[in-house]
Amino acid sequence: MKVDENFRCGLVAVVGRPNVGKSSLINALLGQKVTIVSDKPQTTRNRIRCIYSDDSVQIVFIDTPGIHLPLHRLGEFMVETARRTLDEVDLVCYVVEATDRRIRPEDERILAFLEATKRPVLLVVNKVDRLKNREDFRQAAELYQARFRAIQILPLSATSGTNLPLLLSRITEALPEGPPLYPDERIMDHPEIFLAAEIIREKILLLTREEVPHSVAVEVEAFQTPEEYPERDVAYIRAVINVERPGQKGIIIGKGGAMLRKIGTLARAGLEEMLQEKVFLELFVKVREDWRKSEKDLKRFGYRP
Ligand SMILES: Nc1nc2c(ncn2[C@@H]2O[C@H](COP(=O)(O)OP(=O)(O)OP(=O)(O)O)[C@@H](O)[C@H]2O)c(=O)[nH]1
Ligand SMILES: [Mg+2]
Repeated sequence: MKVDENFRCGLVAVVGRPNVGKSSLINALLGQKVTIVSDKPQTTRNRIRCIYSDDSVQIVFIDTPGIHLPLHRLGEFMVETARRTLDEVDLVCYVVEATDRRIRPEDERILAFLEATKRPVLLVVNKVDRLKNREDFRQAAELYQARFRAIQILPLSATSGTNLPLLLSRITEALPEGPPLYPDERIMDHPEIFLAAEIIREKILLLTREEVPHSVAVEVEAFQTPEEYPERDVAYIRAVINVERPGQKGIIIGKGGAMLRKIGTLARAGLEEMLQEKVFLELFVKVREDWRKSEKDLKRFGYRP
């Protein structure tokens, strides 16, 4: 990578309450899937560095769990993870929704965190595609503007692509000059095996309801690609879907195994897209009672501060 002396590089935390589109925004900016998305709140559970590079800038986005009012140890870990990220970055992208007409308790928490860290904040008013009149985003913007000073306010749509290039240039302007932190082909800090487990979890979020999506933790036990294991002609992935209750196990398996087959089909397609090769996927379902409350299980699944 040629690096000129005006090259900029920095860390950008993407924060907001659950489901506002933080992960969607990062995937859209990078032009590929690095972090999972779903219509269920509390999809993202870890902080994930997602790296955008071009000739003049490297932006290290940090996707964070949605800040909410936690009900169990996993939730506390998630909120703590997001809060701590604020202290490590050059800039914060605070994502809210264009349809917001009041400040919710979750956003009150975020506003308090932002005030405490004193980092520059860029307010992203996402989902403008949902407004009949796009100018109505100003109502949401004013609501938050009354509470803190943003260095910029940008209406945006992660799914329609509105204002994505503008956001990239606004972020670039706000970052310090300096050399890149990562080689330019690098797109995330976690290994592929992490994204593989996340992709399987994403399909379960898509296909299940209520408590089930939140009660799932996926562990990849084997991840063997033909490059590393020449005896294999396709990638071999074996994963365990952990749930909290026997009833949830029944739901994940489904009638005659129908649900597990559906999950497997979608997950395999997602994994093949990620790896760009054929995948043989084996899934197992296990009950681990109340794992979301167990410090030991949280550690085991990689949810540790
Ligand atoms: N209409 C519309 N929907 C969007 C937009 N951006 C994201 N979404 C949808 O909003 C939902 C949540 O998206 P995510 O990217 O998972 O949200 P998140 O903020 O990362 O959520 P957590 O990880 O749970 O904190 C998904 O159904 C997305 O498809 C947008 O610009 N317009
Ligand atoms: Mg997310």
